[in-house]
Amino acid sequence: MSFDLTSRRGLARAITRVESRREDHQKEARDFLASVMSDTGKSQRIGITGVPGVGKSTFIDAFGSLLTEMGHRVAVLAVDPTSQRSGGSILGDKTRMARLSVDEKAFVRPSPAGDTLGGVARKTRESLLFCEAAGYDIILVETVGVGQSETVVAGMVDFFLVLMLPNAGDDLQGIKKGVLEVADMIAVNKADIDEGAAKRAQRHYQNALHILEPADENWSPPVVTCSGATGDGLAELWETIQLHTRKTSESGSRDKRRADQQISWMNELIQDGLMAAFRLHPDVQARLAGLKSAVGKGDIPASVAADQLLAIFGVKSFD
Ligand SMILES: Nc1nc2c(ncn2[C@@H]2O[C@H](COP(=O)(O)OP(=O)(O)OP(=O)(O)O)[C@@H](O)[C@H]2O)c(=O)[nH]1
Ligand SMILES: [Mg+2]
Repeated sequence: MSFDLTSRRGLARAITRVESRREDHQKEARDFLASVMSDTGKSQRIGITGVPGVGKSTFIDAFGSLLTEMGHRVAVLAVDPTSQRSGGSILGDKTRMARLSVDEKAFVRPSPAGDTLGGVARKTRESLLFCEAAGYDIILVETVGVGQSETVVAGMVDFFLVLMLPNAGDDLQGIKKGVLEVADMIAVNKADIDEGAAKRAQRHYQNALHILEPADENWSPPVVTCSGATGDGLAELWETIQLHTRKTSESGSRDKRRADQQISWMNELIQDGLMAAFRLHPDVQARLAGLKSAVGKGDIPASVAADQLLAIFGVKSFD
């Protein structure tokens, strides 16, 4: 099975295979992915997060259009474990990305329907590689930041952008600390509403970031202001991302980040595969419920039950 990635339709069909719940479809998608791997890895992968209503869709429409005007080809993917394919939010997104969704040089794909975050993330990672193989040189991955989704998206991109609201600067407690730790840049969005408030928020976040140890010693995450609605600040924001690309390429940390991401992904897939095989093992299934209940009641130590189940699965205990 192969797909014509030179057309948006072919790319969309390949991604539909990735997103399918059927195992034979997923296998087809993986085999095809393996055959195009040499065409992947050449894009800039940018993650974008922010609370609902911060203006992500509006920002991506304006920012993506700026990039396609410069001659880039832009793909937009999303990680939203709560999304339902038939839900209204996707229709809403298409209208909020009015320019980009009809742009010949752009490809906009809503989040795969939510089951687990891990499942959605796997599909988005594979889709990202297909977009690269199809020649998109900038991939924007949006996430709404439910649960651990920011960390997951930060773990699949070269640059992670956090959008903030101008009025939220007074209340740093409201911000998940984890998101600041993975941010490569903070942009205070909607600066057009109140420039003074946006500048105050900017200082606030600059102070907050000063306290944190930067994840990359060659990069201190800057805090900028912008407006997706007016387009103000977007060209400068792009300049800053390019500066990050140059610096991290020269220092080698970009390649290292990607290598680490691929290895963690592999480990995650191995863990998922092992857990699935364990749960499906007929002898494990026969004993699991009984042992769980005995452990719950305190009749058997957890360690003994785990050893028994692992032995049934074929894993020898170490003593
Ligand atoms: N004044 C102003 N309004 C904006 C800006 N960006 C977005 N908005 C408005 O804010 C609202 C939310 O914008 P969206 O782009 O849908 O925000 P979002 O982050 O994608 O929201 P979710 O998809 O619900 O997570 C809309 O009414 C936009 O018109 C901006 O830069 N300035
Ligand atoms: Mg949106």
